[in-house]
Amino acid sequence: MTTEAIALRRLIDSSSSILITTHINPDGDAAGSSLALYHILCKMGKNVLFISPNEIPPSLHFLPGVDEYVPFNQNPDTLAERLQNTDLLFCLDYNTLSRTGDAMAELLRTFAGKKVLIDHHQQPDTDYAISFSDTSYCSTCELLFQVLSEAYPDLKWLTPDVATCLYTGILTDSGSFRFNTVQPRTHRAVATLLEAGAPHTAIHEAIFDQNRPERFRLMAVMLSHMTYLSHSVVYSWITEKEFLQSGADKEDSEGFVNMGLSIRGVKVSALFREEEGKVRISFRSKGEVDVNQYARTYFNGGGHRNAAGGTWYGTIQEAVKRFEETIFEVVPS
Ligand SMILES: [Mn+2]
Repeated sequence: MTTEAIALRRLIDSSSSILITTHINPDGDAAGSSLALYHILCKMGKNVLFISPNEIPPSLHFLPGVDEYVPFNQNPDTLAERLQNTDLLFCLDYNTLSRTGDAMAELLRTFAGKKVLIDHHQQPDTDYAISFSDTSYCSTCELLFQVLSEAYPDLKWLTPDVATCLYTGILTDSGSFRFNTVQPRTHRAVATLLEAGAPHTAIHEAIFDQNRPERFRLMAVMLSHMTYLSHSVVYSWITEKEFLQSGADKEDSEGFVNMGLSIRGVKVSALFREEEGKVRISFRSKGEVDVNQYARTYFNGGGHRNAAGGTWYGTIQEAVKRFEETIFEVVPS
């Protein structure tokens, strides 16, 4: 067992009131890791609460325990009260408190107790009692599985519910086991999760076979705008008006940016979405092309090497122009 895992076990043993938090707009990895830990700590008899900055999306409502979390945006007072008597704060799947949103981050910054980070994003904050931060993991769920396996090697905590939550995060954050962050150990972890009762076929169906017709209406718009900057760079955009007309919601556009990347020869795909006077941009890349650094440099964003996001404070046309002028600095034309 690593010293950090021993330290974590001691910290959990000596804590009775534990709070779990994750990033805003929780995805499969954020919700999966938080709910998995929630189940485990509940079973240990801890007084545990999971507060998410906002709602877990309907596509993840199959996750066991999803009815028991508190969305901060609907109940801001719960967090303020809870922080008064929290022994231990878990920060899962985010690298800096601002990823919980302005209001929630402000409250979390007032917490003077012990914090534990479990995360796989770059450049994490450093003020944690224990920090499990490793960008070589495809998902926080896989890292959490590794940490727990070291801290509690008997695996008695690995119930079917926990296995379902962890499998979901690994599946979604690894692009169905295809990203280069997937390693042999990922599949070993998944094998253990299947042995523990993760219903993988049902999880795949629950995640991938839930499209609404509005998604395809919006997809048609996105495809009609698809533009090739070169044989290796493609982008598209969706205006706020088009978005509203399609009847789609935010979730419906998930994965659109990956479609560009599935075109033969394409190394970078970008999607520009107009949203409340700003432009949200998603970047995806293949191989060595680093869109994390690119998004940081030009679009007030960041993320991972092959998957990053950013924000442009202006019009879509300006954002696209900026993209056209700069993208060939990171991708060979
Ligand atoms: Mn993640």
